[in-house]
Parts: sequence; structure tokens; C-alpha cells
Amino acid sequence: MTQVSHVRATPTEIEFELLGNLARARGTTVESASAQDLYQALALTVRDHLIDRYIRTTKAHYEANPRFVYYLSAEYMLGRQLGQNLLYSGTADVARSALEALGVDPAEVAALDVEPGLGNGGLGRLAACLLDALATSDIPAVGYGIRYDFGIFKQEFRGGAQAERPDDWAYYGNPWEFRAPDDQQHIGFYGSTEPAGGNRAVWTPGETVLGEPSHMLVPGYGTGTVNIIRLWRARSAPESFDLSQFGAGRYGEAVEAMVRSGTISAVLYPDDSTELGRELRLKQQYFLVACSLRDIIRRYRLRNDGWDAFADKVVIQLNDTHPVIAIPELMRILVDEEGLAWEQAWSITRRVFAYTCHTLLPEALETWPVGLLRRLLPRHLEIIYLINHVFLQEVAALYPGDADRLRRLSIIEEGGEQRVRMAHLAVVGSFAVNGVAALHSRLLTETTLRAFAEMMPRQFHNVTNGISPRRFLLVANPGLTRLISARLGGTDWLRDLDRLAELEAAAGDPDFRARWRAVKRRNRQDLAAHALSEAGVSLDPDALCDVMIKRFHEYKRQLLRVLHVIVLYHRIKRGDLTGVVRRSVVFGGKAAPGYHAAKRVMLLANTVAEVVNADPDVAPYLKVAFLPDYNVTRAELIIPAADLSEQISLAGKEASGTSNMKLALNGALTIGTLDGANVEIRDRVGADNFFLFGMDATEAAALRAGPYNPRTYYELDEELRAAIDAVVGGPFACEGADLLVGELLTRDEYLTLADFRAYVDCQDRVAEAWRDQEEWTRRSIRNVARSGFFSSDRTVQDYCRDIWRVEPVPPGRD
Ligand code: B1H
Repeated sequence: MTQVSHVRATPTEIEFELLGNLARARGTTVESASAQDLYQALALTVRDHLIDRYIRTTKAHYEANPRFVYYLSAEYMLGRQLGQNLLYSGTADVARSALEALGVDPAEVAALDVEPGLGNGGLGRLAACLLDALATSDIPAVGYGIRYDFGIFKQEFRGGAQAERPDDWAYYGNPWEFRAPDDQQHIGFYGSTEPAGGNRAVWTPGETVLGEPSHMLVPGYGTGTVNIIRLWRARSAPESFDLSQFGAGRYGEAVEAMVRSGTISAVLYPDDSTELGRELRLKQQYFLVACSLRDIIRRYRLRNDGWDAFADKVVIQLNDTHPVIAIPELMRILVDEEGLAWEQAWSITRRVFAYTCHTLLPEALETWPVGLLRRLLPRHLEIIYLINHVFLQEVAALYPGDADRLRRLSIIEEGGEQRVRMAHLAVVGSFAVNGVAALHSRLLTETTLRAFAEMMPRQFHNVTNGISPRRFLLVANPGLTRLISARLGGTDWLRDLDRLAELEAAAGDPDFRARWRAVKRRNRQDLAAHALSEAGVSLDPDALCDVMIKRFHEYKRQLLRVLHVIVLYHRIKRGDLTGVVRRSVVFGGKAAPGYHAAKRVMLLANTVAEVVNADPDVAPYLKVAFLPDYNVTRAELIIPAADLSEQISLAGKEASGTSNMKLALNGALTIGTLDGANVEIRDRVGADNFFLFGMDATEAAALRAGPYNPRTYYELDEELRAAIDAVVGGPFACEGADLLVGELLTRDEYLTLADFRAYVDCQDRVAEAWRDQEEWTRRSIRNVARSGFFSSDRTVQDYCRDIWRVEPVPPGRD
């Protein structure tokens, strides 16, 4: 380690600050510091460099008293903070030099930065990309969420099957967050209500929990704005510790209520397959919403009085149905606590909320049993009934005698046990509803929410998702970012992604193409190193890097990908090299712990990987790497290396997809169906630069509606038959394979067999195209040049213009 005397001789500002933080925050010196000490001190130093901007942002917001966007989401996949904050604060280079001067390996320190995995997948990462874009666009905004003690589980493979380990992400402390116990909130659950005249009631909760917030900084890129995300953690109220029980030696009983309170924010989406699990999940949702609404009102009151301006100063975006209980909660606050008339409260509420729907799958549309709500949130159930009553009167007036329509629109689902349809509550209580890609928004109005769209067509919007070019290019792919910046002259394009169009001409420049290929190859080398250490697979850095990264779900059809790998395996084994080029097939993704069908596909993918990778005849052409524990950090490694992006869901099922955008922006060509945002990607990059196959949503729905016999495809297609046979009794046999194949041949819910031939033939076209590297590179560059639309900055602009009607408040630069 370098002598401290040397450090004193050349104290750069950062070195000085770092040593100061090491001393004051960690109580140590550079000679005795652990790597963790150094990491924490570095993180604090970098955070300090964003704080002035945050203070200035807060001041500017206070002065302007603007309309704020409040984003409510049960999930955020923020990704690692250190790399991002170094780049956004402009301290990356000095920090590196400072560490090196201190004799510290920057990579070793950076490796200790932990990703807060406070989400499941695309929906959570979208929330993070939108916050990034909001700050970058100088929009006054706060994200609200839950500070789960345990984030998304860590995935391991045991014998090829997924095993889940808890993710104690903040064990060493999270240096990026500021605790604010003084802003804590008291949240009630259970208990009873009593009428208090008119529509008012008094709710006496049976249990109270404290919500303690902490915030993390959300810096904009290339601007002075630093917004925040506020995350709530559940704590027990002091009175829930039972001293008398403790005194009597009954320690377990003494802390029982305390422990129960804490479980509310203990885990991201606990298993909801049991009654208890479901209750906890609804508790989480209400906890998030109740804490956040109180905080929003507190903030509003800093600069405003009364309720007249509330709906002008506040817009609350509901990220899917998880926070929708906010609608009756605001009504409860306004009517019961603030004494507003029902109509006035409803008018405010309906001007405050907007709802984003992220799915078309009926099983993903949340409903809560009325009995559970009555017990947990008795007053909210009464309010929901009243909202529904008034709403159905409107419906009856508009459509006299149409009982079927009343049933379809009702917030309450009848038949058996009554349930509350959260999506219906969301639409009724919001001024705007949006889907997340053009096709999805259209299908929403034609299917899932059709009756609502007929009744209130102007309330429905489309806002196509986007991704942060900072996270997925600047942070993840420095090589490509440098190359693009050199061509475009500086890094301004990272705030104005349409400027990527200027790369169009570069596709015709052989020198540029060679450098483009060199960057991709470098990235494949980095990925290969990771695949070797994490999955024990050695990948050829010159092979086509063929990537499928997303949650495991049957509709996404990872199984189709696996069947094609088996086809390639069979062809190579028999010496038929049709459609064969050197390929690295990369998988990443987790399955919900209780989703057995998805886990069967995962086990099959790992089994195929094992057999393929061990076969010396096949190894020169084909490798399969299932990289464990896919998360944002792994995405940052895989995406820059990818050449081919697998977006092969059954058309009409994937609301949008966002890995499709991340991969296209990193120069991968897409093989995909006309589903979700694939449609818009293809429209923009051009049909020549996109490998399209399979049924569209209309054809798929028609095939589903009629008699469908998947076995016919098996019988008529020899390659398909060989692939499936190899799974049942052949080399790829594994546990559950019989179930999997049984389902495939009899039901095939997601029409995998119907799209099989089109997919395999399309993959042959991919291989053919890959053989011409110059042409492939041209297409890769064009994909990037034409994908500027998929920046989350554009998504935020769309929300601002069509839904939020908010204006930027620039705080001025450093
Ligand atoms: C999306 C979810 C989701 N849609 C329930 N819905 C969850 C629903 O744990 N839960 O209860 C978790 C997640 N996630 C995804 O959102 C869509 O499937 C993608 O197509 C879309 O790109 C993404 C962002 O809009």
C-alpha cells in the first residue's frame, strides 16, 4: 500500500475527502481500512458530490411550488449505484486516480457495491428508468416504494434446478440512503368503523405500524437536478413491545407484535399462494400507499393551504394495480379526516391519479377477496362499495337496461366469493389509463378493459416504454459509448437519443464498422470470462452471441428457444450444417419460486446446456450458458455482448418487453414475434434489420379460439418430433420432462408448436445473415441509429405531455 506521506504530498480533493470519510464515518485509516471501509468511504465521498445539487434542486422546487409527479411502485430495480453516481457526478476519473494513489484497486472496491434488488423484473426496472429520465429532464418528481429487507432472491442452480437464497442486500449498510425517522408515519390496520354522519365514518384500527422513510438520491445526467426516491420500512410502534410479558420471562410473546410489524417490509412479494401470504401482500400495498400519501400531503402543505390546489400540484402515477388501494385511502383522508363532502373528495381524487397497466394476462390482474379487505381495511371496503355504487349508477344512466355491462364494469366481481377488481378500481378512480406499448394499449381497449374504453375513450392512452441510455449504454457499455461519442462529437446524445440517427451514415464506413465489431468482440470476451467463472462454460468470443434474458414465464416461450437448440444439436451431430454458425446461446432469468411449469423449462434448459457443452462434436459450433442470478448487474454485462436478441413471446401476451429495447440499443438484431414493443422496434429499425417470424396477435387469438391440436405439428415435423423425443426418453431427459411434454402435446397453451417451424426457419436466416459480417455490422449500426425513440426520456416526455401536464424546473448547473 502506498505510504500516507505520499498521499499528503499530492492530495487531490477526492483523496482528501475519502480519507476524511474513512476517518469520520468509518473510524479508521487507510493503512488499517478493510475493502468494505474503503468502499463505504468512497460511496460517501461520491454521494457528497451530489448533495449540493440535491440541495439546489430542493430550493428550486420550493421556490417554484410546481406540480410534482409522484410515482408509486411496489418495485424498483435500481441497479448498482456506485458506477452510475461516479459518472453522473463527474468524479469517475478523479476517484480512480485517488484510489490508485492510495494503492487501492478500484475494481476490488467497486465489486463491493451491492445492487438493491427491490423488484422482480421489467416493471421494476421500468420504474428505475423512468426516475432516471425524470431527473434528467428536470421534472419535479419523487418515487415512493418499500425498502424491503430482503430483495429478489438470489438464484443458484442445484442439479440444474433453481434454488433460491435470501438477498440480505443491506447487510453491510447501504451508504446511498439517508434515514429520516422524523418523517415517520403511523399506519393502522384491522379494527372497526363507526358511522359519523353523512358519508363519514371513524375507523379505529386494531393495530398500528410505524413507517420509517429513507431516501436515496436520483441524479439527472448532465443537469443540476437530483430528485429522490423515498422507501418505507415498517417498524413496530414502541407500545407493541410488551414489557410485562418480558418481565414475566415470556420473551417470545413480548416481542411478537414487534416482529409482526417488521415483516411488512421484510421481503419483496412474499409467496402469495397461501391465505397468510396474501394478507401480508395486501398489507404491504396499503403500507406503501398510506405512508406515501401522508408524505405527499406533508410536502404539499409546505407551500400550499387547503385542498383547492391539491389536484393542480399533485399527480400520482400508479405503477400497475399494486398501489391502487391509494384511491380509497385518499378518499378516506379527505372525507373522514378532512371533512370534505364525498363529491368534492371524489373530484379531487379523480384529478390526482393516473394508472399504468402492464399486462393483458387475466391471471396477473389483481383481485382481493372482500372478506380479507373487510378484516384488514374495513373502512376502505366501505369506501370501495360506495365508489362502485355511484359509478354503477352512472353506467346505468348511460346504458339503460344493460345488466351485462354493469356486471362487466363493476369493481366488485360477483359469483362465489365477492372480490374487488383492482384494475377496475384504478380505472374508475383515475383521470388517465395507459398501456405500455402501442399494441398493448390497443389490445387493452379491445379486450381486457374494453367496456371502460367504450364508456370513457378519452381516458385511454398509450405511452410506449423506454429505457435509460445512461444505464444501458454509458454505464453498461463504455466501449460503444466512446465510439458513438467520437462519431457524434461529445456525449450530449445521451440526453437526446434521437441524435443516434446521425450514425446512419457511419454504417457505410468500413473503418467505423471494424471498430464497431471490435467493441462487440471485447464485450463478448468480458462475457466469456464471466460465463467461465459463474457457469463453467467457455464461450468463443467470435461466436454469434444469442441472448434470451427475462423472467421465466411460459408465455415468453423459453421452451421454444430450447427446442431450437436441440434442433441445432441434432443437425450438428448428423453432420448437417444447415443453419449452423458458431453460436453462444445465453440464458438469464429467474422463475417465481412457486411457478413449477416455468421451473421445468429452466431445468430442461440447464440439462440441454450440460449435454451440449460436454459433447466434443458439438462444442466447436454451439455452447449454451445459463448464467445464474440474472439481475441489473448481470444485464449490464450480457447486453453489450449480444448480437441476437430473442423476443419470441406468443403474440398478444407480452405487454411491452424492455430487454428488446436494451439489446437493440446495444447493437443486437432482434428475432421476434409481433408482440409488445417488438412491433414498434421493427417499424423503426426497418423490416430488413429485424428477423420476424410466427403468428401475429390476431392469428394467435383465432387459433386459440378454435380446436387446436398441437400433436399434429409433432407428427408432421420430423425435426420437431426428434427434438421432443430427445426430451422424453433421450439425452435431455430430466425431472418433469414428461409433464412438460405432456402439456405441450395436449394443450400447448402458448402455441409453441404452432410457431416452431417458422422460428427454426427464421433462425436459419439469422445464421445466413451472420456469415456476412460486414452486412451484419451495417444492420447492427442501423439498429442503434434508429432506436433513439426507446429512450426513457421520450417516455417521460410522452407522460408529461399527454398525462401529467408538468413542466421542468431546472435548478441551474454547478
Ligand atoms: C409486467 C408485471 C408484474 N407486467 C405482477 N406485469 C407482479 C405483475 O409480482 N407481481 O405480482 C410482478 C410484475 N410485470 C411487465 O412490465 C410486462 O410483462 C412487460 O412486458 C413490460 O415490459 C414491463 C414494464 O412495463
